[in-house]
Amino acid sequence: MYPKIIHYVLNHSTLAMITVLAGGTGSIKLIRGLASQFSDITVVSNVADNIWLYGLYICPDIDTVIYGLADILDLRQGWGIKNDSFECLRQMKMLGEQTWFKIGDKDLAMHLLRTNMLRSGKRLSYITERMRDKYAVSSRIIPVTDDPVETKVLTDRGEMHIQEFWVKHRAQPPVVNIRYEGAERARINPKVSQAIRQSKLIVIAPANPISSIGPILAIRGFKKALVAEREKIVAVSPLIGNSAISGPAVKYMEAVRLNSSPFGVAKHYSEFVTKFVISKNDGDSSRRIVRLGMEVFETDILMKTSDDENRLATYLLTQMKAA
Ligand code: FO1
Repeated sequence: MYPKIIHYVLNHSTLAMITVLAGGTGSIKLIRGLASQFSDITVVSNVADNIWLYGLYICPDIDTVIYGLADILDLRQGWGIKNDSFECLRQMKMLGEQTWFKIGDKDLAMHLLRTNMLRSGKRLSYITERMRDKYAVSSRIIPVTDDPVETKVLTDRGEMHIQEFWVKHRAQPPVVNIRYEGAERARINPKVSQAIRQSKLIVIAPANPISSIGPILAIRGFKKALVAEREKIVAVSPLIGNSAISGPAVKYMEAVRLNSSPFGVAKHYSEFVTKFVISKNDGDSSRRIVRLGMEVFETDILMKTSDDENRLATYLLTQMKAA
């Protein structure tokens, strides 16, 4: 792996630092592709999926990125640690606890350590830095804020935390609205602001625009910071045609009355994105996106294998340097 990184540091020397705005399962593939070819990466992580459960603070998006870059992610599920066991969860169930959110025994170590550190007064960004160090991950991973932000989904059964909606209720209840509790009060992590200013390239991962990127954009001052750097921002579509590559993006987009298509995502980002990557199968929407003032790039954006991840990452690195 290291010779490859050195190779790209030399060949992509004009790209000093790449910042990726990311969620979890939809983002890690591109992050892994970029990190295998480029050494100087900062991942800005969504925190609004975080949840207090079983007395523990669980940060799914941060953990997916750490496990993905440490090469221990359960790739089949897209979250958790591969070959994990669930003995603790089984025991909790036996003791009458609700166990709809599945914490593996190895994964549990992360939540225990993080919760202990939080209880001793450490900030989430400090803890994330310690944990990525323990897992020997070289890319920086910064929670967008150290303040609490939670995505709340309003359904016909009432309002619930996004994990309750997605995992406990299996995304079944019709969605009426989505809001980001705490986003208005939350302060952007200063290191995130610095990364946005100093990066040569900012990539918006092919993540859910409402539940992964939405809470990041909702933090006071974040959009303004992006608008100032719009010339260096590229987004990769999380949709091919009218379908999400993974997860409930379409359901959430419809709930907030956003056109669920690559064009809809492009329009949603048009204030601060100048380059938009779509599937080569969506060439017919290219002209409409260009009319939003964006440069459009068409390629194969589906990432099923690590070769796909590397191919899309290489495409981005070469195209954006040339653009
Ligand atoms: N997703 C599920 O569908 N079911 C689960 O039981 C579950 C547990 C879980 C535990 C730790 C973790 O880091 C993620 C977990 N996820 C689970 C994934 C998570 O709900 C979402 O996919 C992310 O929040 C979306 O980015």
